[in-house]
Amino acid sequence: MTRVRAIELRLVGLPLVRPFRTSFGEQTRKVCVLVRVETDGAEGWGECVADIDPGFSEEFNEGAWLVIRTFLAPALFAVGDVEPRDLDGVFAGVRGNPMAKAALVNAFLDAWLRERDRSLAGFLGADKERVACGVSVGIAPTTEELLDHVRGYLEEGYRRIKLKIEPGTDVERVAAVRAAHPDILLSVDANAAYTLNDLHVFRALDRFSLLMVEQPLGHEDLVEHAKLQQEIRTDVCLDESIRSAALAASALEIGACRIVNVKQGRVGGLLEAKRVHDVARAQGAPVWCGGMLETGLGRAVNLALAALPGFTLPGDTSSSARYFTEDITEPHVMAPDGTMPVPGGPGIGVVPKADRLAECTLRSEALAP
Ligand code: OSB
Ligand code: MG
Repeated sequence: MTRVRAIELRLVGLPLVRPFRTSFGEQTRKVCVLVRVETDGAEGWGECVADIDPGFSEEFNEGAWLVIRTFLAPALFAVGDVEPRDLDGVFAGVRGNPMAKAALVNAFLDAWLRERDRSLAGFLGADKERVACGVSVGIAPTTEELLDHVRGYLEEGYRRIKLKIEPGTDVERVAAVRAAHPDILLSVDANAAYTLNDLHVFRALDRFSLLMVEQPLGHEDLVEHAKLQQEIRTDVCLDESIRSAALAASALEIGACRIVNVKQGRVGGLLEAKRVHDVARAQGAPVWCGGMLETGLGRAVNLALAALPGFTLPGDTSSSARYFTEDITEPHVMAPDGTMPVPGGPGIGVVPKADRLAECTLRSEALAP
């Protein structure tokens, strides 16, 4: 049993190496909430994947902070001694808010594992020591710049290129990248920017042997995704729509997708992410590990998850250098063969560098019982 004695919230900000543009907005800085829990025997870290604004999901940094401070942390303090399997029950009084929950669940798990000298990857049931890495490429100002970015990432060794797309430039950009690189694993991510009226776009994209088209339609449009999947050859992958293992099961059952992007933060943390993996595996659907431009703390968690047996496609688990000039942990570095080591030490296997953390901190608050 483990008891949480104190919790610290911290808002951090780091510049991105290049602006990241998607169909729902542009980011030049990573700003997120970090959670540190203290137990009797250890401390653990969790990173909240919410962003400054509620563009990707309803959650956002200031909201997550408030939900953790007002509801989740008090519930965890009140329950006293707990095991990881109890956490769903502890947080059951708070509906939704998976990103806020995930940050606390993951911080607790990190401390709990460190007390037992166990690694996260081992705890989850990982069967790999290295994982294959892909990279998510933001929408560039011009096709020439996009081709430059893609060429650079391929030279570094990335094993799958994912292009962010938006209405207007989609088919032309994909055609240009495919013409330059006929044989690479190539996918696209629309971040919910289309409707079924855009069927002609997806029919056109069908010509480019894409590995998948990620979240083409709205986040609540499961039935519409099933209709789209029936009309196109390319596999549909869902991201925003999958907020729990139950939704993953429903989506797969009705044919709304054939592939699932697992983001632990979007589904409420590592324990639920493992259940999404298990559901997809039972139905024979491949999964891969998505990302939310995490710092080295969140990336360590993603790497452990990506090492589970059902993760058969390269994830958005890129090198620290793809995001930041200086990460808040020791950098995660991809080898030239396009693989990255899964952290093996106790807990999530990494801790923040104290000086870098201090530099990046915008605000912090201590919470106690
Ligand atoms: O849709 O997968 C997405 C980043 C922020 C929000 C949503 C998404 C992304 C990415 C980048 O695609 C993944 C990463 O490299 O972390
Ligand atoms: Mg996505």
